[in-house]
Amino acid sequence: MTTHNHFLPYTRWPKELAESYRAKGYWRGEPLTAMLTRQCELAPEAMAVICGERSFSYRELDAASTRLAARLARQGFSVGDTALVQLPNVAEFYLVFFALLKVGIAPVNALFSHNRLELSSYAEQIKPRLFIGSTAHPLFTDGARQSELLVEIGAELVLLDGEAGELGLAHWLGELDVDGATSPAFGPSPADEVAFFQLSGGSTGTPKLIPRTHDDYLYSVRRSNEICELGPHTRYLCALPAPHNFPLSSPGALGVFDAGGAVVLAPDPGPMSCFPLIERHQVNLCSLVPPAVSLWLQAAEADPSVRAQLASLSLLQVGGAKLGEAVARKIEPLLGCRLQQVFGMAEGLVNYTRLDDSDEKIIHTQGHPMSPDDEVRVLDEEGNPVPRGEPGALHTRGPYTFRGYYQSPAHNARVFDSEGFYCSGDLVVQDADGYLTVVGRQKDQINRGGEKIAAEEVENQLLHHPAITHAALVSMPDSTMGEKSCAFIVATEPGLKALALRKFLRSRGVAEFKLPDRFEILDALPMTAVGKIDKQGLRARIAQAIAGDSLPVTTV
Ligand code: AMP
Ligand code: DBH
Repeated sequence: MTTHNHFLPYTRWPKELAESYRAKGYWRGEPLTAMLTRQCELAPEAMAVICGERSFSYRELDAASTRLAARLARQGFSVGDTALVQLPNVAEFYLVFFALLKVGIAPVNALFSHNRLELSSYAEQIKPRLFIGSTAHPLFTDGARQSELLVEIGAELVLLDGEAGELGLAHWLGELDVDGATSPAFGPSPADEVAFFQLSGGSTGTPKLIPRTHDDYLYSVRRSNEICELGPHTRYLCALPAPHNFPLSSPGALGVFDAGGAVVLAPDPGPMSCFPLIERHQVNLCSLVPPAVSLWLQAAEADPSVRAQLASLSLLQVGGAKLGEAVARKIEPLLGCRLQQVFGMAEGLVNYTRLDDSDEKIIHTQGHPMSPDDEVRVLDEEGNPVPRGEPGALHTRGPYTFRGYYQSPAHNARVFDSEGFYCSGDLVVQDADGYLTVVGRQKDQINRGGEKIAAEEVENQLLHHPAITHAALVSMPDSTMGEKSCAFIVATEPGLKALALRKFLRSRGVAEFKLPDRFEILDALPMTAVGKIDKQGLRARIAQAIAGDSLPVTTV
């Protein structure tokens, strides 16, 4: 174990609660890497990760991550350091993740869809000593080592997957050279310290980071495994972006590793990528967001013979955004597997419908909290509990729900109450059995088929345009994505075009999924009585326009 004690700051759980979580066996003082050590004892040659034509046994996963860890330790990295990582769905994502955990380096695992703006914001918040990226990303193709972005990120070591040579990631994961250099002793951070940072969907100008400890995250994974009944038989298709909380921990890839099963990586959630992988590797579990489910259903409807390709699939988990009832009903008959609804958040709380629940509950609700110690309150605008069956704001605390965003005291003061309950910004109805149904949202966010967009972040970028004086981003209904984004803007110049506006945002480093799907020009933004932008009015206006009603809109 390392002797450093420069632990990363984070908001801890109160002592009494932490002790009770330990006493109940939720927090076991084990690092996330313990799952690898254990599988290496139980079944080292069992397959852990399948990525294209490559596969990694538990022994290989453990050994490669140890080699990278040892090299990083040799380089002077240790507990309390941070890293910024951006990799696509490749085996290296897990190799790197475990390697960093083994040295006590806490990573932010950015999504591959993230762009310059997100990466620089994360870097600014954690000041990473290490950056690991991929030459498959347009930002880091050949020659990017001199890029302004890397200067801005400011890491002293930059490793790129796909690059040859000494600074290529492959070299750092490869066999150790026989140069006699030994690594200093290294070990993970203590289980009640920050293991890594999870990403929040966000509702403010800057994307917020969620400190997750080994103890709390591992508990959420183990409890998920119990509910979803994972075991060495599990063959999980990771089709959503690997760093996302859902495919990482609910139970996701970490659940699979803890259970001794195998993770099969898909490059994207489309049926063309996934169906052949399911058949070839006899996948029995997969998690998807609702728009991907619709694509799968379309493919199965168009060609009933694809059902045969899905024969091994027994459970499809759906979450990240509200699953429509009509879509939910088609899953079992058309895809031949059971449905499980998952309503979770990177901040913590995860709800599951249970495998033995009635069809009624599975189709109509988003399940109930996974832990007996998840505390949920559904409150009205004055903060009083609403009766069961009535909609209200979801507040929660528990053994794996965080206590504060990283270094964001002002925002934390707004989203946590005096008892440490986190206000998720979701509007839910809780039924008599405690099952939750998501019915709306308070937070200023667009949920574009599971991809979250903080309105303020995009509005701030729009306001950098020389001809835009006011901007408001709101959701609009969309049959496939559930929601898309619409930007209402006030401009000093006529003739702005959507294409040019998107190009402008792209040039500022905004991720593709955050680019507004539609732009509307107004003479002025409508205001509420208290002088705030009337977003509800704007949402109604665009919904009506889409429905073919007559409210005037000026689409560009
Ligand atoms: P994030 O902050 O990116 O982790 O996103 C979490 C949010 O996604 C939740 O607070 C909900 O708003 C939304 N969400 C996740 N799962 C579901 C679901 N099954 N149904 C409806 N909304 C969901
Ligand atoms: O949307 C989410 O963030 C989410 C959905 C399902 C999540 O974090 C999870 C399960 O763990």
